[in-house]
Amino acid sequence: MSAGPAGTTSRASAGAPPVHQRTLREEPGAATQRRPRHVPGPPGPKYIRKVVNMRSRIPWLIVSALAAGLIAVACAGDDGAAGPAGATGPTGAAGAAGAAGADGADGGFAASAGAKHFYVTGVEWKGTTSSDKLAPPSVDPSGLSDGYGFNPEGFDSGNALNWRVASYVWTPGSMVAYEGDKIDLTFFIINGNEHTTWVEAPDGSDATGEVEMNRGREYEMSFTATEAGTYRLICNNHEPSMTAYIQVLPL
Ligand SMILES: [Cu+2]
Repeated sequence: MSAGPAGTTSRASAGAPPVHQRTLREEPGAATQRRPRHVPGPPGPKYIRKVVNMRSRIPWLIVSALAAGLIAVACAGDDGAAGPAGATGPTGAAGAAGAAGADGADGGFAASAGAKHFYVTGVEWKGTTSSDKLAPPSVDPSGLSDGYGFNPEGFDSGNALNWRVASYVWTPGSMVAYEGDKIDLTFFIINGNEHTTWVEAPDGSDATGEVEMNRGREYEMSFTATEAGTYRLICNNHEPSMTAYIQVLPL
């Protein structure tokens, strides 16, 4: 590498690290504050089943079928080269037929009913701005859903122009299970003093009874997803927007 401009030394010749070389900044004792890296244990039977079904089986069948097809093409018999005058070369052997894909007809994979445990938290999102930046909405959001909140200008003694909106939600808002799964729900309420909650089955019937949930408490609910479709987790106080969905897939 050539030398740098007069008065400077090229980094390479000086042995200095490249500009973007990352250095680890360690403070004394910092290492002890780091969260240890998660070391996964051996996969359980259920995990293995899913991996075999979802990751291994279908891709490998596709790869196998493609490979067999390529071999078939590669091995397909070309007519032998013409032999010496008066002779004809042998005909190449026919290539093997490609293997049929198993269990791939419907694009699905084997599944079976089991148990699912979801942790669900009740929270309230809030957002504030001021009317010199954005005019308040012309329609009061609190009239659109019992889960929406709206504080017009004047609610904030620190800034008379501030206005605020809010929305109660479940998080996660969408969950997935299989038909026949026993579903256990553990709730924790962060915001809102009262949420009267139940689960509605796809046919509109009640999958659970009502539970009044209060801030700072944990609650349990269980039911069996006997039918495929969408189960709705509904808060009666904040309908319709404070709803979560459990999509139950058919076996
Ligand atoms: Cu609620």
